[in-house]
Amino acid sequence: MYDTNFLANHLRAPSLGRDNSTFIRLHETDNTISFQDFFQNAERIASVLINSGIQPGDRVAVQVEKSVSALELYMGTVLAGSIFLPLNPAYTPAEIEYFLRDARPALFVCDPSKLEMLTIVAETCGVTQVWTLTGENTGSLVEARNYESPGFRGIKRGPDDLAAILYTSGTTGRSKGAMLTHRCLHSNAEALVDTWRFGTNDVLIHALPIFHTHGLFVATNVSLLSGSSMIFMHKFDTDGICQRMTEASVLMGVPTFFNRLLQNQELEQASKNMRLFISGSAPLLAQTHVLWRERTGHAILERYGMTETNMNTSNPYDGERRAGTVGFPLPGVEVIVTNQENGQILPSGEIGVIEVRGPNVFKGYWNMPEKTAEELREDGFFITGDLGQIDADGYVHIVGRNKDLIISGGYNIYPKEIEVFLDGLDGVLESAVIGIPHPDFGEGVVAVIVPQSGAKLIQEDIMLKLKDQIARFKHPKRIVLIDELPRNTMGKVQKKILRERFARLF
Ligand code: MCA
Ligand code: AMP
Repeated sequence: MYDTNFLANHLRAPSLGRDNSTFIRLHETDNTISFQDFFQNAERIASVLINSGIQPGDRVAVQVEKSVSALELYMGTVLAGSIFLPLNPAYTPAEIEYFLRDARPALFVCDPSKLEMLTIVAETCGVTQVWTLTGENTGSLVEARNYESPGFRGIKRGPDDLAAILYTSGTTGRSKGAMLTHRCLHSNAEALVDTWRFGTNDVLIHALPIFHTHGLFVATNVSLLSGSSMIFMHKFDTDGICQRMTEASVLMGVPTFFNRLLQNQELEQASKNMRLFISGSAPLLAQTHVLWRERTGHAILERYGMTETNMNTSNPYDGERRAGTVGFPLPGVEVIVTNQENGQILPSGEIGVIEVRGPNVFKGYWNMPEKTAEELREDGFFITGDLGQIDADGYVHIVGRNKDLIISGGYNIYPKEIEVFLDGLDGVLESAVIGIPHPDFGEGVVAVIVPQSGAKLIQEDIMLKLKDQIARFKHPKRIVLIDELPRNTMGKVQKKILRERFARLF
């Protein structure tokens, strides 16, 4: 169908001949979108992009609310031979400026409510084309799409060409664009369809955001590659999920989804016909696994992935889904645990840094050759920064992180970014941002601040200052003021001591 476009061709093939079958059912309206509707709209969008002068390899940056049109834009961008670059709608214009300046997209699509402000930002970054798209599938992009006819056959792209760049925060506070090829995305979807036994009869509840690997690639590419369908929810909603479970077979979520669903009285009844529950993006507490099994009879299948690698491991479909582990390497993926100091492979049972190699692994960081060389070895192994071990039965365990990272409700937050901002505020001597166990989000952000001598810091003022600069989900849920940060003999802040001291803040 799209013979020369590697990824689009693979994702289209399974639904050929089933053109009028439902691909997406919208939770809110019950409207349906067939495979044909979806791909024809993607073809039209590809024509819009080509008519706007997009060249193969150009970046298309997108900061929009979740909608079917946004997914069609993803597929249209791939068909146009360009590179999809999705951005969290929660990002402030100040944050967007960084991404536009770094990625230099040829075109930027945003919500019309932010058009005025973001056009100024785009112009300062040299981005001349700004289109709009709303969560209700309206906007200038959709208007232009409606003028186009379907039938676009796809620009030639091979397995090594880039399909997407997804930004992932960096320990230095500077986000890095992970370059993902057509092969990375296709090979991973293929491994997951096989491992999780996806088939045409499956119906996935899609309640995740679509600007991250989980909701965009894992959920959507797996559905397309298996020719299955999705119930598409604008945002996570426990009642809505329980209501829809009776017509669905699979739910993919972050641990917060499962913790919140456990509080719903309808869960037992609703989950009766479900085939599979998959958790990832953050550690699932063994306690959640056990409670879920008691309530629903299902063992949640936990898997492990990263923006740079897509999915690496999964608990088995058949066989024991072991709580507290992330299972076995996926087909075609190699996982090793190495000594942090010398990079030597460690024997089973010993804790070290998890490294990953396979067709799923990214090509490097956009415009950051040194960072790429630091994290991607010449032999193809990617150093994840996660600490773990592989037990005698081959199950991979993640026991911690070698990187200063907080994962809150499945979103990654790098403390450095918040610390740099806080340290720049009047009256702040220094700060340390830490993640503390949180009953809903897994980890909650806490800012520990040392005021300058004599300064009177008011927490509300600090929160207000964060508002325009940093996305809301990264804001500290608590700010505590202390006289001095604990340091080791080398002068390094001992966050472990702070985490212990404030362990029961939530
Ligand atoms: C929302 N808020 C949060 C978070 N989400 N605060 C901290 N952490 C969060 N994750 C804040 C908002 O800023 C807002 O703050 C308030 O909570 C309510 O916002 P709302 O949007 O209504 O929240 P929600 O709908 O309850 O969202 C919680 C959520 C959502 C459903 C857990 O965060 C979510 O969908 N998370 C999934 C993230 C995901 O897909 N991650 C995959 C990354 P205020 O009231 O102050 O304004 S991909 C990945 O990690 C790898 C590759 C992998 O392995 O998958
Ligand atoms: P991201 O940078 O958003 O792609 O997040 C990737 C990180 O999420 C990994 O490096 C892990 O630290 C974490 N992660 C993903 N899945 C799991 C899991 N099942 N258990 C523990 N951590 C996970």
